[in-house]
Amino acid sequence: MRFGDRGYPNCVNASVAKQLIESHLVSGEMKPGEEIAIRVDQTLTQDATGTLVMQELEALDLDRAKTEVSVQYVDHNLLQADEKNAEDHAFLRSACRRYGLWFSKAGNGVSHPTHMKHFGKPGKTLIGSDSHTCAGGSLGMLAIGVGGLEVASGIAGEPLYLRMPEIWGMRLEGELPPWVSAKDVILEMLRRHGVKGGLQRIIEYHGPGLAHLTAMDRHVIANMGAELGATTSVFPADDAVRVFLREQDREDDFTELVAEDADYDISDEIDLASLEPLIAKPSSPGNVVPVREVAGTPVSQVVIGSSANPGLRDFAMAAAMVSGRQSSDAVSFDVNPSSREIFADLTKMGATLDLISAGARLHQTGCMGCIGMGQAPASGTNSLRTFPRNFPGRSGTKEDSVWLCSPETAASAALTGEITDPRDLADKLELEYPSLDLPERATINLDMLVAPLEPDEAQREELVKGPNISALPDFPPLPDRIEAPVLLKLGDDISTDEISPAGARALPFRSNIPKLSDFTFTQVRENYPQQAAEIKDTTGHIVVAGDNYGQGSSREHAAITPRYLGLHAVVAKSFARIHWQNLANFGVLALEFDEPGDYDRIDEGDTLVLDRLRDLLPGDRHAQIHNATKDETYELHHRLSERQVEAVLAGGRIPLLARRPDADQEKVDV
Ligand code: MIC
Repeated sequence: MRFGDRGYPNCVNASVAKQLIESHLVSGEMKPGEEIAIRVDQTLTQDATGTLVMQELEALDLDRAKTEVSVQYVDHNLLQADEKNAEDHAFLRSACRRYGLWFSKAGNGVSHPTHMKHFGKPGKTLIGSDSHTCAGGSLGMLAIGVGGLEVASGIAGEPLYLRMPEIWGMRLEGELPPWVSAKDVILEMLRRHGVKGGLQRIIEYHGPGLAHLTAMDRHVIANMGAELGATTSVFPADDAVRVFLREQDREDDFTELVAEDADYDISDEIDLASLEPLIAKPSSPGNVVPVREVAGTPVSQVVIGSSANPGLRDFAMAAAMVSGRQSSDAVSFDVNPSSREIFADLTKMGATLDLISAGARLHQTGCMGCIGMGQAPASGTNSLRTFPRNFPGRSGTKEDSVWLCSPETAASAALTGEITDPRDLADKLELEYPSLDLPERATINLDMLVAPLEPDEAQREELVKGPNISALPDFPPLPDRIEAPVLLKLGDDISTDEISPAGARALPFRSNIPKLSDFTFTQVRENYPQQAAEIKDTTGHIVVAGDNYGQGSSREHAAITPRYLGLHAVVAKSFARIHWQNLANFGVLALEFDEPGDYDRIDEGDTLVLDRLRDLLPGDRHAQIHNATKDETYELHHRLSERQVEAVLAGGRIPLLARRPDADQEKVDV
């Protein structure tokens, strides 16, 4: 049955994305650019962002989750070099028990594929405090990565507010040739459109080529839609989704959700048969070239895993390619199984033995090196990874050189010690493209997925907070006048990894804002935290940036820690969606140049003045900024809704949410 048959009149012949939005629309009009609000069915959080979400639930004084399903995963901060990560895990477990959330224990699996296996349902909405939540689009869900505060609000029963995106129909024709796989499809999208190509868009895949892509292949493609800046990616819920749910013993959760002759705001096409192995060069997922163009480049590390290539097929493919062979002695060949169940299936198939016999280093299930939690490569050497992103320094090594590719390309390099097109390796070794014999029924083991407590019991639970878990900072309202220096002038595409770094040193402080702030911007300016702290209580400061400021991860820490160090405003050519929302949530003014050329007129150290902010903001989308050093004035605008303006003026949304008139009511009606 389609949604149009269920009484949503505008859903007939609409794209899958519009059917999903209309069936969850709470307010607003589905016109591109307008603010809409949608009902939230499911949420996911992971440990690196989830500690803050749980602290936010506490600040909201939530009694119990109001969503259909909310799951907290522990998959990022897995190394336990000291007590901090383990204490965060204990805090998260206690918060799940207190607020009625599912808890996926450390080592159970990476959130996105695990959620897809156990909770994903066609036709539902899912928001997650992780930019790769969009992977859920593979099952015909509307799955959107957002900041932690949006997730906390969603858990508390609030709708998600977002600007209605354009729907970008991507027709897939043909079938992928041997040695080319789903990762090459999304790399082709990045090759064509770059890291800004999906901004303010939902990418909807359709067409005959879908018949040759499994639900897990679609996960690979949907996951890295985040790298294009897209709001999300959506696939129909068709037979491939039914097959996937049957493999997981959940066929009853299947609902068909398809679009026929849908109208798209933008239309485009990929002929799958024409694709070749591709690779993203350091240090942006948008730097994509054919593998043959860079063949022969020496490689010191190969890593297979992460939510970008999490399927059994991805590991089994690498295992089949290295079976009976040895990895190059120049290479550290690392494998991070994406879930315990996939690891079990891999083992039952004999593939684990193939991998370790070929010299693979098997790590625990989880994200691991993807966020720099271990697996840091040697400086200046090339690391090939099947991961989703390779922003500078994200691996934990400051001068890193990380490349992104498919499991086929990664396994080829593991064998040869240099970047190698898998088709050329196949010719040399007379290798057939492996035809994998995957089980019809996946291993299902729910023992490490702990169900929510009953309400009575939950109410008696206390939060378990180790000494590293700080209180959420209290930010004062926005001043009426800001006269502050430009402490940093940055270029285009600054990622949140450059604002609040990943890596095993910083991540244990994700639940401790004062400590984490010491790492802010250190990737671009070692002494930014000291410089900012010196003027925090006098003038505060401003950051000026180019296009797509804050691309990448959803970590709200990238808004909170600079705010903690006195950041009042960011003036940029443009912003990435999630970070822009996070800035508003934590009381930082995000302003855009009317004339991008004015960016060139400002220098680091200039004093900028923003006046009468309290009058200026509501309803008035224009602003001016005076450069007191150069005696020049620039025209700017903001795109904040009334709701966001209120939040920015108040010093962020937390004080507002805690004051909700219905906050007490919500406590009793659980
Ligand atoms: C990422 O891939 O960058 C992460 C790690 O999953 C982040 C979350 C985080 O910063 O913890 C994301 O994409 O949101």
